[in-house]
Amino acid sequence: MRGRTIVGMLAAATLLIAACGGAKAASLELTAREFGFGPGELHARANQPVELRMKNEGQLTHDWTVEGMPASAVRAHDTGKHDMAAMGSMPALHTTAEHGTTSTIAFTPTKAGSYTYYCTAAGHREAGMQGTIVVAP
Ligand SMILES: [Cu+2]
Repeated sequence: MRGRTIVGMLAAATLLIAACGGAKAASLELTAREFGFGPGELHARANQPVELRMKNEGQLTHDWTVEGMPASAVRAHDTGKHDMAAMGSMPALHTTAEHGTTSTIAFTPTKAGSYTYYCTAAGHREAGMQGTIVVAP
């Protein structure tokens, strides 16, 4: 009973936070193609929600992945799928777009710093699909 009450309270708190999240989300636009991202550098602010749209202008399926960046409220809407088995674990920040489509990912970075984003498809990062997201304090 007690456990159920706590779960209920957490759900209510989550709804409340979602409802009055306050800060307007910053929109970031990104394109992906063979083989690179445009732009190669993105800017965000700690604790400000971000909505990133990745337009895949290439012929292959591409993804946008960040490892090691603390973030909350992550919601990805993928428009493509590819085999992630080569990765040990699914990264927390990840969105995939099939060619000709736009996928989105919403998140709130919680720690200032410089983080690397890249495409996890075999060979794509090495070919140039890598960039930096700078989170200002
Ligand atoms: Cu790629």
